[in-house]
Amino acid sequence: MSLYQQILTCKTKGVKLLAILLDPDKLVVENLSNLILKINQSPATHIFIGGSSFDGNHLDELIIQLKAQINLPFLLFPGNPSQISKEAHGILFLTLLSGRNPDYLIEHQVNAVPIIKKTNLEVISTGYILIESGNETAVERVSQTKPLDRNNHQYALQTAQAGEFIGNKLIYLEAGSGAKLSVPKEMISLVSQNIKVPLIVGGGIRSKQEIESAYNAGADIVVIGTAFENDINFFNEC
Ligand code: 1GP
Repeated sequence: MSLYQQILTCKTKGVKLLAILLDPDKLVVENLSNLILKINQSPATHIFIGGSSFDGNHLDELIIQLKAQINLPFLLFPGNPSQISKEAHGILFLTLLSGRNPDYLIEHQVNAVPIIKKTNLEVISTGYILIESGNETAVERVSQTKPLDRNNHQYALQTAQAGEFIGNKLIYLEAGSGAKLSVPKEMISLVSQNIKVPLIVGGGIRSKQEIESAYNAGADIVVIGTAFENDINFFNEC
């Protein structure tokens, strides 16, 4: 079964998924064994790997090392085509639907094709929607795009539905890594109730309660990056 089919099956059964986002720029190679132990003790179901400014250096070696000891699907979450590794299992093929920068709407995607064609990566078309979060996040800075108004839930829904019409297989509501405010629950709820594809929610989620409340609002996959980076014991209580 493909990774995407597995996600769809979980959605159908109401099984919620949890992705740990690893930014290779922030990993301390000497501490990998502890990190791996903590990931294996956590409720994570997926590993997302990527970052806004990582240059892709040693990505293959890093994934090989992690994959050997972590039995979870590794999905690339690339900020640009240099972050593509044949060693992952799949790639979130992102389109920054909230922005109007052609580089992140189509240019990077076109440039990524010859690299992806040399791999066996499962490509999962993902509509990526950046939502205002009370601070400027790296995605906003690097993509030079403005996030959507966090109070305009209807426009976020319209954007997600446009992604679905274009053919996106996943919709990702993103407050941005290290966001001060996570995606509003009312927005998650409106979007999840009005799209058919699975919904990923991430950015600024820092507690077990917030994970639960994103699930309750309708998120199918919640992404945790900073909270785990800052406290390797974050999942101990989950
Ligand atoms: C960022 O949604 C992810 O792309 C995770 O965000 O680092 O704030 O958890 P955090």
